[in-house]
Amino acid sequence: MLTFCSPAQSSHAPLRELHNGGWMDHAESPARLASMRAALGAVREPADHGLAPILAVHDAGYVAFLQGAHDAWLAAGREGDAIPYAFPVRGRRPLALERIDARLGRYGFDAATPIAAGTWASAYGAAQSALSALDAVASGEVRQAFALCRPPGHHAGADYFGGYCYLNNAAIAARAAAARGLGPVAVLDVDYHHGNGTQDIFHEDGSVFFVSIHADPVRDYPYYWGHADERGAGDGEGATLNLPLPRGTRWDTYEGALGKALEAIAAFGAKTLIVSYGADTFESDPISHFALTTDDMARIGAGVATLGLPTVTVMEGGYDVAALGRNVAAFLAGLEGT
Ligand code: Q9C
Ligand code: ZN
Repeated sequence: MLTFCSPAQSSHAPLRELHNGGWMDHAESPARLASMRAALGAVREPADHGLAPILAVHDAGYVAFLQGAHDAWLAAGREGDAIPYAFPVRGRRPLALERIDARLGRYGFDAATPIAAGTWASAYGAAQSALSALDAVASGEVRQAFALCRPPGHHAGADYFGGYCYLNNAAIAARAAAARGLGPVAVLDVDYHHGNGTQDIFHEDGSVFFVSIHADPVRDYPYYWGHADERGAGDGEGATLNLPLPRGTRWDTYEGALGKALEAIAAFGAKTLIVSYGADTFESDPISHFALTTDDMARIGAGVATLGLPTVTVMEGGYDVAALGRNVAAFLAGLEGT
């Protein structure tokens, strides 16, 4: 599988995250990338598409904030990673506050997503990998390509970061595909967690169909999105499909949801597919609670391949570092039919 990855994507190295009331080593570590690189072999460096395709998804003020946040943190006399801790909840006025803590809370939605020295460079590199994977498919060079994105993207919205995500790589690729006339576009999200950022970005956009199979947010992060009655709005009404599943889900349950998702994508008439792939559905993932095996990863890939669509896969989560490389390789082998 033609795979894109930028060396800049290793520079993001958040130290720790607030998890269930205590500090733990950050799950989204550079070691994840090393595990995947070791299993996948040669990668191609992405071309630089600049900021324009990022700004087609993300708010300009938010992007400027991300670029300067860690410098502002250091300028305020702080050390280590910038982490938000105070949030303007529902109904607060939009205030143009200067203090770094206020800006962190304005743009962040959790305390698990630090902004470290290398965060912007890595997030930018990951977005470029997604765009180059799209180029390779759009030009006809290949039918399928893989963007080995890190940090991941699907929890990031137009003007917010969270869930280890800063720039929404899948949404950036999907919008670029639509802009190139490759639509209708579908985004299939198979990460353990609901892709709330992607859902929000396309919520009122009927030209991109978003379908997600994920842990029921009644019990699992990100809680406030991903419930089955969220179906899009306005022009996008009906172009969002959420398929929440219970903790403990194995292939026998997962298979039915995947079938529904694929049927809906075909019925939508998608011409290009973006897959947000997370390996955190794996049975021994340290922060997740499904029970899929490495063979099941290949089954997901093979299922997606039955659509027969030009496909860009974008990497999302997956935190069992020792198993991550082989899980991703299994998914991609299933997708390629090998
Ligand atoms: N105590 C991705 O897989 N932490 N992000 C949940 C629960 C956030 C995962 C904390 C998990 C985000 C891309
Ligand atoms: Zn996840």
